[in-house]
Amino acid sequence: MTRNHEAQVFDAVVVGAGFSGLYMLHRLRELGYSVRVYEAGEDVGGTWYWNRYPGARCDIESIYYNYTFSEELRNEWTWSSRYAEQPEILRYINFVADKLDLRRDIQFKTRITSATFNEKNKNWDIQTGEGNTITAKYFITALGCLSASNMPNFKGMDRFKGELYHTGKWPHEKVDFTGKKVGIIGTGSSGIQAIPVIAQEAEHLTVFQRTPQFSAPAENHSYDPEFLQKVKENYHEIKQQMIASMHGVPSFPRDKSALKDSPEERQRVFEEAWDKGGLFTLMYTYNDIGFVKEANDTVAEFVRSKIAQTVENPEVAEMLLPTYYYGTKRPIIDTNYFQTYNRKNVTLVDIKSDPIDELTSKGLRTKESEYEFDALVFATGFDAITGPFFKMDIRGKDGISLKEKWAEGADLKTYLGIATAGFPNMFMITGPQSPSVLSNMLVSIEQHVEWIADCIEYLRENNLETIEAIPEAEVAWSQQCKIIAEMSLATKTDSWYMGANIEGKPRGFMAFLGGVGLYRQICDDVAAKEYEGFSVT
Ligand code: N01
Repeated sequence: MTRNHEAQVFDAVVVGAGFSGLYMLHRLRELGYSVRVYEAGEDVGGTWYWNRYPGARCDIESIYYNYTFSEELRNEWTWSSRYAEQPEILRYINFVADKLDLRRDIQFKTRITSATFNEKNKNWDIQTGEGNTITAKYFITALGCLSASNMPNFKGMDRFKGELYHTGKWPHEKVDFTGKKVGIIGTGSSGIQAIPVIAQEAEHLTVFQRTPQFSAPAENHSYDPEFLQKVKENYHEIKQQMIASMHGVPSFPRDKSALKDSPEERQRVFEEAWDKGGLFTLMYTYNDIGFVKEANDTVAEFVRSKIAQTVENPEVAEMLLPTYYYGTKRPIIDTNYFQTYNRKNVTLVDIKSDPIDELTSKGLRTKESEYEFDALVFATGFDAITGPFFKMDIRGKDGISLKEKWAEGADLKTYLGIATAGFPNMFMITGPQSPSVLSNMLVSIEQHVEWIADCIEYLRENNLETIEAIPEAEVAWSQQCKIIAEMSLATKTDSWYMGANIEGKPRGFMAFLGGVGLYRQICDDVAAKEYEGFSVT
């Protein structure tokens, strides 16, 4: 294919300049392909470019939440603390973009609005918001799983005259809440990170909670240089553990049922995990917490008891007690979240019993009360996983629309979460039905990018023009994803994993729950069998 930027013809177009798009660009460029990345934002960073809300930080430990493909990058970067804050992660991404000279192949402030497979020349015709058309052999989505913000559609949304924010689209300049009355809607990971920080600044903070959440202490702390040195020296072994693991971090669930320990011993085990902090620490105390109701009840009860002990007002504590299965929504780790409800300037409103009716010019009205605010923060999450795809009109063979294929009641179907039948030469990095959001995203991203680059190389070496998932293979994969998910408790909870947070979205577990280690083996096996399950021409 011609390498001609003026004519806008590329071997590959990548949508998104977050962690996945940047590595895809680097990897393909190193192999000699012409690549153009299109990014709606003004700079690199993806999630970490948009989510600048107070308290935003990663819930995967910094030393594991970075690229591992380059020893040079690893050795030149030093993380400050166990859970890096958003500005530090964004600095890291910028450091990588500079070091690998990535920006010259990225067009910023450009949204891709449509991509259509051209059956005559087997290329993708890709359109930007400005109306420019680009042609590429490969269309690669690096959209992020949590990049389409979910803004509830309350009555009177445009009436509120105060400041209005969504955590996922936070302004670049500091938002100063000093002396202000602030309302926040939503108590997921974003809300739980933002609430303690906003409460320290605002005159008063009112939290509107629909579903109480399990959250455990992050136990964040600065890194000790000696520890970091050891990590650098042993990174090869650490990486091997990460890529063979369940969630992309170098630890594993203990091989014991929660029901095999005495209540006293379980309490000791949970206390130890609680003190240690971390995203998967409580989940990993026993091997059946995610699968057996009675085992799950033991940890859920433990966390509820911690909440009740922490929150001084018993009525408020009661409102904060979660009732779903522990870990069936993304686990949350926090710094002083439950303690924040002991502050005099924080009020909790249960909007399940007293729902929000409408926004007013001065605030909002629930069924029973009216509230006035200077600022209103929506921490209401995302149209996860499939949502970002639906912001574009993607059409494959015979004009088939991806949105129609996935969104209108039909079961979600992909092959390995990388490809979908009817859409030749389209690859999805951390797409639906891959481990993606259940894992350390960096491990999943690197594995997908490398697999896709190898696949493209295979096509070039064998003079092949197209690769496309076979319908039977994607039906089998989707079925397998469903069966594994249904073995767990994850499908018994309304969560964004299930599409339950978006009105009208078809319900179904949208990720592969078998773990990143097993998933990698399956993908490698498919490649070793000359892309079994794909048709190549
Ligand atoms: O979004 P969420 P998030 N009216 O969907 C509520 C990742 N992340 O941005 O639970 C009233 O979890 C909703 O209520 P309910 C992480 O993977 C990671 O917080 O649906 N309330 C819920 O309380 C995470 O899981 C980090 O009943 C409404 C909240 O808003 C994912 O992103 C940090 C509502 C939304 O919670 C999403 O987290 C932040 C409505 N109409 C995020 N609609 C890290 O630490 C929604 N809600 C890396």
